[in-house]
Amino acid sequence: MHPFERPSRELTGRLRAGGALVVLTGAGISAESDLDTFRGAGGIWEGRSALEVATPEAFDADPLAVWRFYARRRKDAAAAKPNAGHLSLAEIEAARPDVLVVTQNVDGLHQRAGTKRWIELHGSLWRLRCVRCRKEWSDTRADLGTLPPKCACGGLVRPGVVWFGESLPTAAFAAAEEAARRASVFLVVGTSALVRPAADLAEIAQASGSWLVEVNPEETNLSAAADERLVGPAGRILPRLAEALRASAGDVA
Ligand code: BJW
Ligand code: ZN
Repeated sequence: MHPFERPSRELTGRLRAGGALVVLTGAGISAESDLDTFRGAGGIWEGRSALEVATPEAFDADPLAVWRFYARRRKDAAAAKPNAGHLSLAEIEAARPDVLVVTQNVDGLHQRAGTKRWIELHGSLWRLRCVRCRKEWSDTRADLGTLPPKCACGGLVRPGVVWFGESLPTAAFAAAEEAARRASVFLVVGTSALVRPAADLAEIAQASGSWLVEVNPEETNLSAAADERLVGPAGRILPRLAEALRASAGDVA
């Protein structure tokens, strides 16, 4: 399988025939919005790996340090704008039925780009949860004031995201798995595909007959198994996919 930059006939043909499209996204799709990836050069926070800070152990040991990291992420995400990658997915969804974005990202940029059908597998920066009374709520303020935030009950508040060793939201994962089984095309964009069970969705989809396409400038864990690789930044590749579908929609009309 040779890597290209343009979508194949198989890919556009399946979508043109009305097949369901499921898109699994990771931090790479937000890289062109200037948000750091985890495993890239920017994934360092105060000298530690972001992956080590984003853990229940780190939060138990030093909630304030972990909150400083998330306060910064909230500020960056609030200042960021959806890029051509996010916008192209929203455009594709607007033009055809049966598109679902399943994201590992917590930044909310798909929603801001106009994507209507989405699943957040790893929670959201904009959700907060009390560790004592378990109450959960939304808070989209860029600045949360004094850190760490406290609940009305006096309990410590944590970010509503999924850390290593924690379960993914059950209903959300079940819906993503069901969609993966039904997908005619399963597009994996900007993820190293190292984190499970999110990465397993690609294998589940392919085993159920999906055409597995990877969009990434680098090789990943998934590249060898992919049916097609579109090699380049999402902000360049996804507009080409949207354009190819626009062109094929014109053919049908
Ligand atoms: C571009 C680009 C451009 C750059 N365009 N692309 C051993 C074996 C198997 C499993 C396990 C194991 N040990 C532990 C586990 C389970 C663990 C796991 O998967 N570990 C592996 C790492 C080994 N998983 C879990 O713990 C999960 N829960 C779970 O399994 O529950 C059941 C359970 C319960 C109890 C005990 C055990 C199991 C939970 C995983 C939660 C992950 N959480 C994080 C933090 C979220 C909050 C936050 O954002 O702060 O999620 S970690 C981090 O990784 C984040 C991301 O969503 C996730 C994935 O990262 P992503 O998106 O792939 O980013 P990168 O940086 O890795 O990759 C970026 C990619 O973009 C690269 O490929 C670039 O090339 C590319 N790129 N520019 C396109 N312009
Ligand atoms: Zn509380």
